[in-house]
Amino acid sequence: MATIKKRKLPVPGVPSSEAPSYEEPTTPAGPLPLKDDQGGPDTLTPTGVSTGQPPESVGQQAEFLTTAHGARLSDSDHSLRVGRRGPTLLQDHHLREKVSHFDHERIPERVVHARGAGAHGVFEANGAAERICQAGFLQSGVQTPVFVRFSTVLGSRGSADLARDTRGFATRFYTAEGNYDLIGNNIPVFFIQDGIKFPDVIHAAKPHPDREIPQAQSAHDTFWDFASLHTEAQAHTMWNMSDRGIPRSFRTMEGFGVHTWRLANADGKTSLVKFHWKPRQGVHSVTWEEAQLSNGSDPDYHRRDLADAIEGGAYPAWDLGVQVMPDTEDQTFEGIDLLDPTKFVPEELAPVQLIGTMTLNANPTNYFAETEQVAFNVSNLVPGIDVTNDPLLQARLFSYLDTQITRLGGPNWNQLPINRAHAPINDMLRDGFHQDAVHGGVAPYRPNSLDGGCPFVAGHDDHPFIDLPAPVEASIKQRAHPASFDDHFSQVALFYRSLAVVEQDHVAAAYSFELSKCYDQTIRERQLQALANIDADLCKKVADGLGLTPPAPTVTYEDAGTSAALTQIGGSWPVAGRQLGIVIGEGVTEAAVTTLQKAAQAAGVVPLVIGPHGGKIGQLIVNRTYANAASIEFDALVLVGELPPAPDAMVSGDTKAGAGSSPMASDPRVVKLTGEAWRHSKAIGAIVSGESAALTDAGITGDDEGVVVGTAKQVAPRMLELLAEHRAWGRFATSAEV
Ligand code: HDE
Repeated sequence: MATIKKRKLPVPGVPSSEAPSYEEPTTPAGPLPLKDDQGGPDTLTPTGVSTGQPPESVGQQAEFLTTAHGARLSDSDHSLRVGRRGPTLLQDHHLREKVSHFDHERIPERVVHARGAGAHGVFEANGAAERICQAGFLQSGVQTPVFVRFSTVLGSRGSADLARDTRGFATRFYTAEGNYDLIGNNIPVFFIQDGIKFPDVIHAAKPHPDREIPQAQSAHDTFWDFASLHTEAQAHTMWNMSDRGIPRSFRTMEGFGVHTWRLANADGKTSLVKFHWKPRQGVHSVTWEEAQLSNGSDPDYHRRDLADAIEGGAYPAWDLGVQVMPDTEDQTFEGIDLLDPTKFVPEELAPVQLIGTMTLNANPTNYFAETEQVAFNVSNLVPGIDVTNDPLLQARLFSYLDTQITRLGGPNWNQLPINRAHAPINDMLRDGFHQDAVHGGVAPYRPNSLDGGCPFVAGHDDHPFIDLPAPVEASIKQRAHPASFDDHFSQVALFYRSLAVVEQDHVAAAYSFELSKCYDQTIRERQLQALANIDADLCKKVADGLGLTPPAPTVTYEDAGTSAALTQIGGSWPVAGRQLGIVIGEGVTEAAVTTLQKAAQAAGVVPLVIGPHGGKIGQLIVNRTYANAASIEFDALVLVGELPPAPDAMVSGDTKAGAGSSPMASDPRVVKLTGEAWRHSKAIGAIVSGESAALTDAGITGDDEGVVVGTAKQVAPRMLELLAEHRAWGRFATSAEV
């Protein structure tokens, strides 16, 4: 990947590396350099040899417009016609090429995980995995380039980021021993125990086939029909209904490999492991109202957040960890069947041991070439990492390779630049659509003597991939699952009971919302039965919300306890990349704003000035206006001075503010912004001497939790402390207090 020059920008989001001229440029010049935050796939040949060329070498070249075969063109605005009024001539090769290529610009979107965002980075191993795994990239100090793609599961490519959904967390390690893909989710358990049911769960969760609604949501009948009938889905569904289903950012998500994997060390000794990504930014979510607001006002919320953070130099980082379990004959640990992907191993039973750190430090140069064309494959394994018999994983081993053939138009998708391995390739795979390699020789078969016997199979000392010799029990062929897969509830209850009360309330509200969106009463009742089997209190809250009577449980099982690692509340986290809204009016005291800006920037926080109009107020550049600012953009808000209605405010009927007819001392849009920040328990500051009218108009007092009133020097440091706690948690009223 290209070397990254770190650049400090006041506000990320700059569209190109040089500022545009007002007039259309007419002096021929080559393409602009890439932006400083951008990287691309390493420039390698299709067979894995580094070309040593910069990323620009695979982009557009030279200063003149050309055809696809390189002939320079003098006109691309007029089709070739008879006279000035036509008809247009079939011989217009440029028209045909331009329109025909455009006609074929789209490729099929992923059948799941269609909406995603990617970034480049580097993984550095700390050596702690050496004793359990021989993979070269896990040896102490080895640095490996990575490409990560985060995604939602259900929505189509253009859907909104803040759907209540599982998030994909797929990482490609370009190791010297070939590509290793760790394709996980932000939730450690899955909907189904057997991959043969994947089409069922996805058909149920995707929009109804008749009207093709709702988009990117599980709040509909077919989803809950499946989940309530198929109770093994309750584990994953519970995580989705919790705050984990609406992350604050891709940067604040955990990642999980979900399945159990088998590792082997240099002596061939094997262990069973679960992979975890632990975000250094902390695990944080948005509130449901923020999610809904953001889907309207900024559907690209997560995508923008990731790109902006990287552009602004707040590089997100995750520690990779493993829970290590002995490779026993029954592949069960502390009573948990490790081959059942609807179960996780609580961290109290097997601590997560950190084995390295990944830092994302470059945005893609081109979304299509990189984020869209990256083709992850569960079969991309390296020596020392192998699969287990988890029946979900086994089906994935078929699916990922298979799906790329349709999506990427043939069998040579491994040769696309973003998919090229950083290791020499000699695969004897030949021809096919879009063959990029130019293979010499006459003998793509083994054994041969005509090509000198090449390629040769690797001996033990050549460090080949090893299919780890795992015993297979003598058995009979059947379509059935083990009895240990029958428990669908104990761990779901464990998860729910491990949450703080405020988080449990969010879970209950999410179920009530989703089920209230179902048309059929039967489906609600059936899901309530599943909740009764999980937790009576939760079931009652949801039943109350739906106006139904909570049923009695129909199953009994051993209490699985709780796990402290599951709540998101508590602690203090790095604030780099967070956004601070600074609301100003005409005649603002500029020094106060500058103090806030400097304090924010020193902590890596992006300060965004929100003014009554665009342009400048005094010397201050306005980044957002009262009219276009949305509360979801800001992790914290500071109101500076008095903020009277701006000339364009419609005080008596502003639809954005929903203001009534009584005149307010403050602009209604500022009051709305502040009220939302309040409801979302975000830190709010006011720089005033005396009382802040905007706070008062929003129904807030200076003594409330997470509210700071004072001078800029007093407010600035306190805002950063509050930001680090993510929210003023005590502001949420909980059911425990009612
Ligand atoms: Fe996937 N999954 N999956 N999945 N999955 C795909 O592959 C599939 C599963 C996951 O950013 C597809 O290239 C089956 C579990 C992620 O490009 C497809 C089964 C987990 C991504 C596919 C599963 C995942 C995918 C669609 C059940 C978490 C996005 C496009 C056996 C451990 C990768 C593609 C990206 C993508 C099939 C279950 C995660 C169709 C059949 C469990 C993060 O091949």
